[in-house]
Amino acid sequence: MSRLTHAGLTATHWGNYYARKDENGNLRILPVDVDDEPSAIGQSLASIQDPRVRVAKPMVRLGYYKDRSRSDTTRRGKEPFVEVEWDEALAIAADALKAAKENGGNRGIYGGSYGWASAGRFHHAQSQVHRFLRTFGGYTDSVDTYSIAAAEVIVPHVLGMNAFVAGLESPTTQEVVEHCKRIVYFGGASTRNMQANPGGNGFHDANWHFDSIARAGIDVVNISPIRDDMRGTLKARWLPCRPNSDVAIMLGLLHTLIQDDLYDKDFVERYCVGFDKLADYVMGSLDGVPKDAAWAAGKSEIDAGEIKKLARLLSTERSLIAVSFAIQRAEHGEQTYWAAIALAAALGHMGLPGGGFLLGAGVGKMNTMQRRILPFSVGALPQGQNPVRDYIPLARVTEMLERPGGAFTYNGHNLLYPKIDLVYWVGGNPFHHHQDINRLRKAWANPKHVIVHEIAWTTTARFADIVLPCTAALEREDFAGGSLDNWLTPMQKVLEPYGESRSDYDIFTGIAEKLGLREEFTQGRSSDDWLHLLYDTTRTNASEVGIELPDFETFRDGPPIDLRPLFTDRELTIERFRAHPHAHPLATPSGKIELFSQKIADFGYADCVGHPAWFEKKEWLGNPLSKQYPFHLLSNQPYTRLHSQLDNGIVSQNSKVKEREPLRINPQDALAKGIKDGDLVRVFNSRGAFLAGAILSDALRPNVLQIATGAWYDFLDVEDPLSLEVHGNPNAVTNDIGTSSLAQGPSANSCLVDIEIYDKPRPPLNIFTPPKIIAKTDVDAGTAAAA
Ligand SMILES: Nc1nc2c(c(=O)[nH]1)N[C@H]1C(S)=C(S)[C@@H](COP(=O)(O)OP(=O)(O)OC[C@H]3O[C@@H](n4cnc5c(=O)[nH]c(N)nc54)[C@H](O)[C@@H]3O)O[C@H]1N2
Ligand SMILES: Nc1nc2c(c(=O)[nH]1)N[C@H]1C(S)=C(S)[C@@H](COP(=O)(O)OP(=O)(O)OC[C@H]3O[C@@H](n4cnc5c(=O)[nH]c(N)nc54)[C@H](O)[C@@H]3O)O[C@H]1N2
Ligand SMILES: [Mo]
Repeated sequence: MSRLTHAGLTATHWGNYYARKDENGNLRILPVDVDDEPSAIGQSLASIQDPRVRVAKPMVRLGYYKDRSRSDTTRRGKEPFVEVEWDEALAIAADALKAAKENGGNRGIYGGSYGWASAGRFHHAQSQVHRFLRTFGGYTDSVDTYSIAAAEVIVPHVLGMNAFVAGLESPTTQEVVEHCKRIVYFGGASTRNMQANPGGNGFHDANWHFDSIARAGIDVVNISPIRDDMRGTLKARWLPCRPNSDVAIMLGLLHTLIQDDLYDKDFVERYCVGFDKLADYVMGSLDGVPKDAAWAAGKSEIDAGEIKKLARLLSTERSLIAVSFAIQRAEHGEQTYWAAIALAAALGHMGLPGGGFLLGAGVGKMNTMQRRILPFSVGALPQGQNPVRDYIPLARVTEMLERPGGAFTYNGHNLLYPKIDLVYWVGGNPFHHHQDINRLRKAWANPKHVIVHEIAWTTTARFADIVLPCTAALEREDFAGGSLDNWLTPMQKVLEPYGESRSDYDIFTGIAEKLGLREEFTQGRSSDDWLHLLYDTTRTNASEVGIELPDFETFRDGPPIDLRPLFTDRELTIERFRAHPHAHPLATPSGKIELFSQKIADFGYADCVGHPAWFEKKEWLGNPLSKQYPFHLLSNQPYTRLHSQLDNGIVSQNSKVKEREPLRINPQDALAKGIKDGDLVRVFNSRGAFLAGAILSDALRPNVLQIATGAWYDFLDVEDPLSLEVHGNPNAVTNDIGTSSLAQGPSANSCLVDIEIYDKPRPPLNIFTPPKIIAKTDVDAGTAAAA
């Protein structure tokens, strides 16, 4: 039965919307009325079937079509595509998988496939690709996220819990309002980023949270190179630090607390291990360098008097130390979270109402839901076990492709990179998200096969051998129930699939059929069967904790369900630990907060020792490279999109300057460089260069540039290995290095550049025009079009 309604409810990572076609056939998007602060990003959904960007049919790169495993892989991204029928495309993909397996075994298939894809429990792209590849015998996987890889590795050592779980250990807004006197934000708390939440976002209320804090008269300090990632009503005092100097400031604050005897001795003794070792380091008895306020001022360019004053203020009344994800997406990012926890421990307010730490400030719903965590799990597609043991920390992907067999470290393990023969990417866009794309592009030529499922002609799709067109969420039925969302939302099919696109599930079913694995992959179920199963599982899980949900038929045609009133607040782990440290120890080796970790010390890493420490950075304003490249580039999340998704849509397009991604620069710097508001500028370093549209803003401290990620990567000349990127993607210049030997996380925010006016003729954008596509008949006939 077709359930096409032409008007229906959908869920996205940035909110719930109604979508319907108007009399002219245009898609109209309306946020659900329960959403107090709906995100404008939804309006871009009107462009979901934009024919300029959608992939209409299966496509195979010309050289690959002719030569398969023997094709010239350096031609990826440069050759036309051959349009083929589904049956042939599925057979070519199945052959590629078989060839890779025969050549180097399943570990030669890279299926990490990181990316946000779309909301929806069943059509969740990563679950689909992982389930499929496990059915096929496994793949090399990736661990951690671009979001907080460094924190994901360090936080379990320090607090004995997952970093995301630790992010939910912060006090609620209500408790802050009642008990907290002062909040220090490192990296602000951007309401911009609170638009998005993985898996769904039933409604938004970030402004309400911050306005409540503002009304309570709480003193707010924002330590950040950028002033305005902070709600104005908070009237935050801005301390414009150098990027990447946070650890120095935190150590400087600790120094004053120790020197002036202001820290909570009882807390660090009862609840922590290693404060003495950390104190020795801070006071300089280990290396002869006291990390005092003057030292911190030298690193951060925040006045020493300010640092001392802040330390004293923090110690007198209930306080909260908040950190954004962004500050750990940088070289030695592990230290930022470790030092922040150490600072909060020294202040002694952890586990008391309204005090302690807040990890992930201004990210999705991380810090507005803490005590309302769904007490049951929402049904998910079973992925099975991966028979292959190999994995990489996800941001080492280029290095893996560059150095097959090469050694690397990760969290105490000494590992080897597998030799990758086939890359399979579904639901992510590495040619926007990964650092140093010129380097990725070179390494990307090493595997023999690249298969991508995509909705749109992203740069990643253009750099594939086989592109299998996938439906968008509005073109299929599903339901959303995001972690931290606490809503269940039916997702209705509003549009027919674009062109010949199919869901990831149908694509994998087709390939599995060719491989003789159909039954194993599908278990005999249709999409609709799975949908029922996932919902019924959710319903059973809910009923086990006393929450009754409607049956699927009622749910799928109804409004979103707000689950929050159906369950109660929970106690936080950190509160229980504070109240009963022996009965409820933390899951660390000592059972306490580890300000010194013997385990990490024993790893013997030079760039991550046994306690939080300051390490000099390769790229920041505090070293000689800044003479050559005097600007620190911060690449944050976009206000107008989710990463690269819907860059062609109206909300993103309206923000562009001369068709390019806007880049902010301090007016003083702009004056020195002769740059005016709205000018086209070129940002460059030794790794590459990109064009952007300048916006002058005094919300940035001098020598800092800021541009959002996600503009679709557009090469001026794809044959040039260092080609100018013409659209404003910062990963043309960012540095692809691990945070340290410990976590090997991405370090996008450690990047020095220079900037100049671009006064050459404005190059056209090519990325919103499909690549050259040729008919099969032309290839078979060997006509000029295929040459
Ligand atoms: N310089 C710099 N780089 C960064 C960051 C930064 O701050 N600075 N941030 C990093 C962070 S935190 C993140 S999370 C990443 C985000 O990186 P990604 O998650 O890769 O970014 P998205 O744009 O969300 O990519 C999702 C892709 O999936 C496709 N898609 C959507 N739905 C489906 C589906 O159902 N099936 C299939 N097959 N495809 C689908 C979309 O068209 C899109 O191309 O970027 C990282 N990169
Ligand atoms: N609208 C929208 N919302 C999103 C997303 C999106 O794409 N669009 N993406 C989501 C995802 S995947 C993630 S991971 C989160 C990301 O959340 P974050 O990583 O926290 O966000 P960013 O926007 O990169 O940066 C937040 C702030 O940190 C500051 N900052 C950067 N470097 C430093 C530093 O060295 N020191 C200090 N003190 N401050 C610094 C930046 O200037 C910025 O003001 O956002 C989520 N929310
Ligand atoms: Mo992220």
